[in-house]
Amino acid sequence: MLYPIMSKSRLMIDLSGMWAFRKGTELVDDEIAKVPFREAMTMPVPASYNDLTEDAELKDHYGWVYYQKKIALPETLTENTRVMLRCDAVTHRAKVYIDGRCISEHLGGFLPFEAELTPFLNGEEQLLTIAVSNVIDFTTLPVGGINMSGEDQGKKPQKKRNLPNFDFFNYAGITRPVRIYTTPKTYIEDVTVTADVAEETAEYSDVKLHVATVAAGPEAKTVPCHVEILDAEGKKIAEGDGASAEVTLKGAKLWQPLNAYLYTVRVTLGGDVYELPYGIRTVRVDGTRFLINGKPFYFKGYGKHEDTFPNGRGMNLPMNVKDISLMKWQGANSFRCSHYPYSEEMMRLADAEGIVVIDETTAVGVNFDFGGGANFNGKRVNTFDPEHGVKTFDHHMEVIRDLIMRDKNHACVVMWSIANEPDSYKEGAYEYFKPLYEFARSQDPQNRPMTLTSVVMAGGPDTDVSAKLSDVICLNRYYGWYTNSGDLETAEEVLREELNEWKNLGKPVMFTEYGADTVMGLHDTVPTMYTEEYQLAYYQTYSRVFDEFANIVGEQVWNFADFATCQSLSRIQGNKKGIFTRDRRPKLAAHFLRERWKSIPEFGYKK
Ligand code: BDP
Repeated sequence: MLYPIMSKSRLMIDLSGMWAFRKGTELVDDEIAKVPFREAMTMPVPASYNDLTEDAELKDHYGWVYYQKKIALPETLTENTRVMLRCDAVTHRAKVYIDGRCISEHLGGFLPFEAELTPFLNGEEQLLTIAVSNVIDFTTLPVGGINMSGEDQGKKPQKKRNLPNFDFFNYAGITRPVRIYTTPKTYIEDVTVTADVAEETAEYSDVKLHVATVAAGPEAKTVPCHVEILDAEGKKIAEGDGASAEVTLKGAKLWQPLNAYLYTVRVTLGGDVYELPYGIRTVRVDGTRFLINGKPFYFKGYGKHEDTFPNGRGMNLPMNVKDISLMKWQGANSFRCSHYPYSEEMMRLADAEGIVVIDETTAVGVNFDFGGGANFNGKRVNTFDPEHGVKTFDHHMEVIRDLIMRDKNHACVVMWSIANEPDSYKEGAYEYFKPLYEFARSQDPQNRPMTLTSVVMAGGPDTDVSAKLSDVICLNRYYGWYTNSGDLETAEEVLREELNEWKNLGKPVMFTEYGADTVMGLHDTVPTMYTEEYQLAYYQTYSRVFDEFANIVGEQVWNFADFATCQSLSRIQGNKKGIFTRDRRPKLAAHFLRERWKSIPEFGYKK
């Protein structure tokens, strides 16, 4: 799905701002959308609603809430205008109404959806209502459990609430922009750009760009399509014709990690014009090396979250800029969109800043081995049990399809992550994941490597299905924290032992998580858990071991910053594994990582 832009042919109206807001119940009530709210609260869009009031009930609400806004479109729009409503992310389920009539429904809280408004517009002021549900269960991604009642365990029945089977607060609401945009009736529905690079290791290379345009609307079959390529200064350097246009660029500048260069692909289809920023680079796996532009790349950086105060998961542009700035200050070159697709604004920023991204689906919690939420009143069930296991497969397919559809043209995206820490060693895991990998591979026009991030319980190459399915082995490991707690000496040995097992697989291995909770300001002369000294010693230990292995192609620390979680004994007002605090002040280890990463080149670190 194309990112909404303004152009000669496209008008865009951003509906960000204050909306009327009402709390609902577990069941959706369509009647609410029929009349303007009375006695409503006011809520900003985009933002998660949970931390914006002092109401504990709203913070931990279970079920639907309603957002409402009056809209009116200028009379100057012509008969030839198609009017679209686009929601970038509504967490997790949405129903959209115009004057009380439901025009669209969507499941999944981190990917965009749109609905055509044209047939419902009447030239007057109209009522737009968006109902939003935060309910997560065994059918949704991310996965949750529902605490229906404690009766089975001899406890008093409890109020229904979400039990996230994942370690981040279940923020909800309209978390990214809602926009109205227009196109002509015959319009550009999609653009896919791929590049044949003649000399991938050079700074400049001859490149053949293939620009495939999907036209839609009444004249889609007959309308002419013209493609222009503009350089970073906006100068036209090449052009071509047709819905499947080949354009040759002489000496094109390649997009490089931390050294971005973006062209603009301008498509004109009849009366519609769309512009797409596009970075040219290659990516592939070769033996145990991860190649970007034909050169062995080393990932330095983070697993992140979209998590700030008090926005929750609400888009926070200033913080996105700050985060990239902090990463660059440290010499980091990459992050993973853990554990859901990030805003399109963040992806565009990463493109522009040369930050390398591992793009992840919302599949977190596909693992009943975690205590958390996915329990059946205490009974253990296999995650992939056909009867009682997760019912996420079809939705997982949809998420993969929509994620790749949204992000396929981004230069920053070098790998897709199909899931975070699933039960990748249990009976049924291979049967669940194999078709998802195959489907993902069939969807990506750039044939990027695929992975999933592996939990320690999945074991080594003999048990973890990732060994068979993934192009890169991504490990999440917490030796010295959840296991060998406080004992970094043993942790170091265990880590080394495990890496010796992966060494023979012949695939690149990288760390997508490793970390230790650290409360800013806690200090000790001897590294003790939760102190800044312990976090520092932890990262020194892991770094030492990583440097012994030629097949390790990267290190992404868990986490960039402290973040909100639901309450538990092991969480002190959230997860404290950040290298930065939630308000982005550096802990001791930030300086160590800075020194280390500044001395590691983007390319050729491992020979
Ligand atoms: C991993 C999860 C991540 C958690 C982290 C932790 O992938 O979401 O936050 O552990 O425990 O299991 O800090």
